[in-house]
Amino acid sequence: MAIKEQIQELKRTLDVSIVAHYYQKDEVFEMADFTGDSLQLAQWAAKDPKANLIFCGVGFMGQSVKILAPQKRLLMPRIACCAMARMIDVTYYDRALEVLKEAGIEAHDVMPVTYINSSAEVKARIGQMGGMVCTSSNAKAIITRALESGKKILFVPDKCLGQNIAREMGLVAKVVGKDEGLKEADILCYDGFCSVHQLFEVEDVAFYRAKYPDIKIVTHPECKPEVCEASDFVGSTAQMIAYINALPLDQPVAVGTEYNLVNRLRKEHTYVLSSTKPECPTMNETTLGDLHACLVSLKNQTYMNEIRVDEQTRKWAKVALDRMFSL
Ligand code: CIZ
Ligand code: SF4
Repeated sequence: MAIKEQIQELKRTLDVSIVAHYYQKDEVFEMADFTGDSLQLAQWAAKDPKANLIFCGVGFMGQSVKILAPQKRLLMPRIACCAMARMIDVTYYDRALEVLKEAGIEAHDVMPVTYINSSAEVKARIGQMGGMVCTSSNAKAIITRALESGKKILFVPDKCLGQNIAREMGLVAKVVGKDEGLKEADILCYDGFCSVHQLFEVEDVAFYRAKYPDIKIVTHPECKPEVCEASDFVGSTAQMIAYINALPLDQPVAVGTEYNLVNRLRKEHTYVLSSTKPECPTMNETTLGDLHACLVSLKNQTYMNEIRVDEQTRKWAKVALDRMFSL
């Protein structure tokens, strides 16, 4: 039996659902019961009645499901860690607070907000400090709410998302440990970034505009601020998909986000906004073979790569996530 059929067969006999992130390889993506961005996947999985879940994505996304649905057995074919999420842990977070203190900004003067791309431990720390989680689709609303505290926002770990939201809202963003004048900032950005979305340059925008004068440039807010500023549309994965699907079929579009997603959009008149293939290395680690091995481990009760989050961490990380959901 071919591996895809073996996977389908195992799925039929086990009490399990498979979910896959938009950035997964096509062959893995096709095996999933549900696909989406990290928030859609976590919300769907938390409601799914199956006792077991196999999550094809990166570590922080699997952890988010475990935080929301602790009763579920959660396995990942690969525990690949998002390079951006890995740029911050609790120690680095505390170091950023020290840099702020040296600049005359005390911890109680900031309201922390973490992009969903962070570990359960970082989310928990931020939950304990009164802060909350956001995604790229609700970052503006969350920051608006967080500013009601009258405090500066400490935004981790993606500086580009922080800078892009600040620009959209007419606020001042500064990068902690890099920029001068931190006291003037509304949003203090941690110095993290996504190396995949950093690939897109204003030169790429200029190249496509010169080649196709009526092209629409569509980018994710993890891209550099100057690239987003030069775009026709900036949005989360789900927002970009909706925007592109609403365009006339002959409208050329160049998209600045992960390759697997762009490649799955409409095929005609659609371009990747860079000469280098923007593949997320960690998302692309998961193979059909890994997915198969994961199902076999569920069948044999050896439970490969089971995701666990200790109860104290889970409790506080959930507080930070629930503050986002309450909006
Ligand atoms: O929410 C998602 O799906 C994210 C954060 C995508 C990404 O770039 O990691
Ligand atoms: Fe992380 Fe970037 Fe990959 Fe998303 S595309 S999972 S932010 S490294």
